[in-house]
Amino acid sequence: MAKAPAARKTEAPQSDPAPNRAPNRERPGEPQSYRASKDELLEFYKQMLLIRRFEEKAGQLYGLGLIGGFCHLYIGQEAVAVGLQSALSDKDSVITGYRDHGHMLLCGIPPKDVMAELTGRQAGISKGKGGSMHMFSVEHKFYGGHGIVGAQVSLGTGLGFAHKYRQDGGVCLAYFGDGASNQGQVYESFNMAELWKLPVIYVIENNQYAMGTSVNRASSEDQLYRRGESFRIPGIQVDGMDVLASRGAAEEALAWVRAGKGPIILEMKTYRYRGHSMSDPAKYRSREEVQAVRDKSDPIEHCKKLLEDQGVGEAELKTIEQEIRKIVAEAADFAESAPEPEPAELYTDVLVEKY
Ligand SMILES: Cc1ncc(C[n+]2csc(CCOP(=O)(O)OP(=O)(O)O)c2C)c(N)n1
Repeated sequence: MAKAPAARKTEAPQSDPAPNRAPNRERPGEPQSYRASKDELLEFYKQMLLIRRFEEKAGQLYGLGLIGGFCHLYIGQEAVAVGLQSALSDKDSVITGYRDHGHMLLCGIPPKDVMAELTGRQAGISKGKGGSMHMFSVEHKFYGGHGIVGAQVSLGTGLGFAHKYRQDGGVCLAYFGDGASNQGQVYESFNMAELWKLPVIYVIENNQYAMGTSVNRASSEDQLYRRGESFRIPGIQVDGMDVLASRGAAEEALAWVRAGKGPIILEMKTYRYRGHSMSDPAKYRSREEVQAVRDKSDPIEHCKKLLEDQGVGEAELKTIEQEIRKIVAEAADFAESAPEPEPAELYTDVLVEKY
């Protein structure tokens, strides 16, 4: 008969007499809320309002059948991209998923070019052949617009590699969602990015939901800023509903990456007001929940209050609103009246050669 294994002697764990709670490696500093001048704050307000009104108009055009296919709106999340991208230089690159209209506007792509892409016109930024999810402009250092969840993280890591290889001093801002943060390729990318100290800022736009699953239901570690820990990538959690907090975090992240310390993660806590895409029954959350966020944390209302505190009056705010509405209306008119691509365009921009 086989002998029962002898009970293993266990030693009592030694308690550390003086636990050292200091981090075992360098960490970025705690970001400070950005001290914006009045002009900067006005600019942030205008940019957020432009994105909001643009997206509302896109929603209307979709309802009228002028936009086909998928369309994901950025309403509620404006402070993230505005705060972060306001800190970029023209050497830096941006890549994101399919919820991309706002990021593009902030890269300097004219609203009418983005809207015309949504309506599938030749004058669109991707010649009307990409639509909402597949816009691209190398000229504006905007590298898409990607429909495969998480794919932009690997591509963004490649952009970081290119910045380093070319020594052009640029940094890649690679955005992805809380849902995407559970994709495998994200972690392969993290490993390489840290190993090679690539200049990438990974921005997790945690808007609390993937298509319809809340982050807490889908993620064993729902504090997403910690997701880089096992790769030695530091992370910072940021109030993504506050444009000044976003900008402050961008300053800290850019200082870290530009100093050659490798990638960094910013988890931006935010919220999307509208459905995941245009056909979302939204059974996974209540109207009251959405309304409560709108009432308490709206990024544009928050910025408006800061402006009022700085003495910006109602008349000036009204003028800004009118200016923005005009830009958006012109973009929509253009997008409705511009010609569609010629049928021959079906055969252009398609890879047919061997490579
Ligand atoms: C690889 C892959 N899996 C699944 C999908 C379907 N899908 C499209 S969007 C989405 C949710 C992603 O959520 P998140 O990353 O949080 O981004 P958000 O939509 O909230 O901006 C899913 C699962 C897809 N497009 N690609």
